[in-house]
Amino acid sequence: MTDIPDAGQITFAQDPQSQGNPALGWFREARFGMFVHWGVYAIPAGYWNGEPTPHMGEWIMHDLKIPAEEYKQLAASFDPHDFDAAALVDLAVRAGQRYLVLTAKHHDGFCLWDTELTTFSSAVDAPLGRDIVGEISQACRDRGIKFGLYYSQTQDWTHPDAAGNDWDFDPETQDFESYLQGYVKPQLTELLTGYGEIALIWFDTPQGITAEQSRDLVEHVHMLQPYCLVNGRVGNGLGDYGQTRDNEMPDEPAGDWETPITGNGTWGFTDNTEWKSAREISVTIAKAVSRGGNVLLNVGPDSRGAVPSAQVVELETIGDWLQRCGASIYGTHRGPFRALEWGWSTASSDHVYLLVENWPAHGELVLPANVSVESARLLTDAGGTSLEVRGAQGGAVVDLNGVEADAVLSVIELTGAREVAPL
Ligand code: JFZ
Repeated sequence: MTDIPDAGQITFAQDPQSQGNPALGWFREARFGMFVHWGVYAIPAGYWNGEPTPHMGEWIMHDLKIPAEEYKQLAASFDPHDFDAAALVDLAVRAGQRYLVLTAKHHDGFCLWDTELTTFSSAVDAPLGRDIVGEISQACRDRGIKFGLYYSQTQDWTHPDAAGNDWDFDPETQDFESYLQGYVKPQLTELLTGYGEIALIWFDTPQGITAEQSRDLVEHVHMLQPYCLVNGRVGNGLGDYGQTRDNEMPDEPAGDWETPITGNGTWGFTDNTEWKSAREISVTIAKAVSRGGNVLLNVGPDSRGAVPSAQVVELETIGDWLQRCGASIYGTHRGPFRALEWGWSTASSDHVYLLVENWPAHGELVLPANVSVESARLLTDAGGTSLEVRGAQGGAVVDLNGVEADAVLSVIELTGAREVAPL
């Protein structure tokens, strides 16, 4: 039912020295965020002169080898004048997301802010003439959710000295270091000095960047905002937190990490309508938090800036579930019970939470053999129905007879759960 493979790994490592970083406090608390992939690729939306792109929407320029000068003309059609940053952030809040990460610059080089370094932006070349980074950062501040920025540091298909575009530019004669020093760092300076507190910078596809160059970027970010986190995709094992591949679930990861997941099969908007269900996403959140990680769920607004309504429904359903069951997610950490047949466990300082993916048909939820429990209650209903626990001394059973499973994912809160004897 879920297409997110288990037994993945942390591909982009957390720098072990970062684990004590106090800025990770909010990250561990938040657990669930909104990724926003938005740019001029939302206009072709997966088709170029009627030809479909074989891959994700935001990769259309690369995959169809569209010449940079031709692709850049798209900016002249970028005019989502009804875009409402407050409405987008309100959707994140309703979905129960505690941080938002916006693609300030993706691999195509289009910038969503008023940058001095190129006119290829929502503020200058686009008739829209607006600073989207500014608008969304303000809306996040207004609603009290953390704001971070995605920035493609290695690939920039419209910059002659960056990586990724070998159909317009000759890799042999490129000067990547001059692009890093003369373009990437000045742009990061704009982003980290012009928009208040930036919670994190989300770098991507490090590819051939050297350890020295990755370190230079980390230091640049931290020099400008010491509490701004840097994700593992800065490359060379230097992230403040680790990251899996896209849509992947690591097995038993150490440290702090995040898995970025699509809402359908693409990051940038296309006509793909294969939405992951609220249940599927809540199971992914449960798994990630039970292993100490966060989930960053993508939305790809269309060329008018709207999130497809079918996805809005799923997001609102997740938000309703988190209203009922958020105690098992926000601020919790790895659960004590592993390899459960029926689901996942998380823990706070006071409680253990059982997130029951497979509701037992026989009405009995069997806990691991060496566990005793004082009491159990269902988080699913407003009253928090208490559940009977039998055989508390070793091999406890929570009685679920007559109890209805949650429409999304059932959560049981245990009080006084402890190991009575090592297995
Ligand atoms: C990257 C981007 O290329 C993509 O457009 C999107 O922004 C996504 C969030 O990140 O895609 C990747 C990056 C890393 C892997 C796969 C896709 N990986 O390590 O398998």
